[in-house]
Amino acid sequence: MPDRFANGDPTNDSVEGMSIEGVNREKMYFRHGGDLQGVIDNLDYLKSLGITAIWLNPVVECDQPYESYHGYAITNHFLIDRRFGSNEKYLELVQKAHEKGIKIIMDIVPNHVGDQHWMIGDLPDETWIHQFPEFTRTTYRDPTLMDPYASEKDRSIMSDAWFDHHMPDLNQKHPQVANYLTQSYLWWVEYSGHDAYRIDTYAYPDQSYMAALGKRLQEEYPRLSFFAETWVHGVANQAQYTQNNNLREGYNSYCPGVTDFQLHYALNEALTRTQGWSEGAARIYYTLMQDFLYEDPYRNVTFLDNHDLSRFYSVIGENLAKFKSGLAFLMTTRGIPMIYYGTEIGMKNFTDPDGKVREDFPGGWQGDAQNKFLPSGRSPQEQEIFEYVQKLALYRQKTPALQGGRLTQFVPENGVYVYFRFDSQKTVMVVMNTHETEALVDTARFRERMDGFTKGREIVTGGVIENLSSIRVPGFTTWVLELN
Ligand SMILES: [Ca+2]
Ligand SMILES: [Ca+2]
Repeated sequence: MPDRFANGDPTNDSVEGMSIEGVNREKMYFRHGGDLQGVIDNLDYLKSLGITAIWLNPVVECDQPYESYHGYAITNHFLIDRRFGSNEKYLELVQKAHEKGIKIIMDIVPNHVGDQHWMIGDLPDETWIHQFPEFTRTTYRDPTLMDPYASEKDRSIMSDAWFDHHMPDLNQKHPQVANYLTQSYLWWVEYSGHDAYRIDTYAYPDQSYMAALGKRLQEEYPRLSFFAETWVHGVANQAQYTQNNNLREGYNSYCPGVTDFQLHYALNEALTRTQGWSEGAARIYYTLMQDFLYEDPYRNVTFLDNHDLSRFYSVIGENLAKFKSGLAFLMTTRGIPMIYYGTEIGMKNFTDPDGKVREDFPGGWQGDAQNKFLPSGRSPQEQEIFEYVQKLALYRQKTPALQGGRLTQFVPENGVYVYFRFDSQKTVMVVMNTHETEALVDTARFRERMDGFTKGREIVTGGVIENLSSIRVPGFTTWVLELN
């Protein structure tokens, strides 16, 4: 959320002629002044935390009179918003990030534009957008897209009605609209050399166009990554947005991965509900076992929270042990882990409303009372959380078994979920105790993955377990053990 991370250039806070001039940090939905320079200035901070890629919410122009700070109502596809910097500044960000081994992910929004976009003020053709006699909102019901029993009415309202007021819905079936969008995405890769796209509201544009876009991106830039935001409910419908899954006859999305909301729901449940047959910790198991639906589930982006969700620390009741458990799971299960800014210092709040989970990162503004970019500005607990994230992230970076290694999971018992990540070099055993009391875990049933190992080193605390036959795990705690 670049407007809320760090204000590296106060001279761009007010740009003459834009709908919103100036900043007001007292107002949740006004602009606060964060910018690309603020990200550039803190690349070393992010690198020290163990970050290897940065996903920025949209930074192209969003010259809307209300709530323009989040960037999702684009008004110019080819121009970086001047409150964030310039096209040249974006290029500089990509280059400086690359020098530090960090990738940049651009957020794109093929479904809609802001109503202040030039094309809306002077439509080339009435059919460039979906128009209704009065404002009509999408139902957000993505199952209608693949439901064999869906009505045409439900399907068309889901796809063609507007995501929100001030966000006209683009008609990607129109060849010139499709061409315009595709060219803008190709142009940015060519211009800046960034590494990946995150595709916003993926279920809402015409799905034939999304498939054509995916195919085109892969043809033009085989090394470009991209993943779809799929805020949906159900593994099967989430999986059908990914490529080569053979779930829908005659349809291939050419989309390598998705944001794994299903695993997010499962983890939340594991840490907030007692295990049942398929509930609590078992829900993680039942979610991951459905990975057979994907061509490659390792391309899914996993997360604890994001800019649209209540912050994880609040969701699990500000329980530090559970918070660490969630982080340990995120950094060791399959997929590409995404950490929302501020998680590393335990920022909290619920989405009531969503502006509350988009607060300024303390220290990003000159004169801030506290500077949490520096250890001296953090409370002891914030420092503890920062170091916990850092240890896991840096360990993951140097441990291929956690990146592309295989996963073996065991059916949870008594709230204890055990899995292994392993390759020919290393085996990492993760023991997650979701129960509030200490567990003494008999490891006999995990032998098939523990043969030849006698000791385990917990990678965060550094503690060594000398005898692996049983493992003692405190309540709500997850041990990440490298086996030796
Ligand atoms: Ca600024
Ligand atoms: Ca649409």
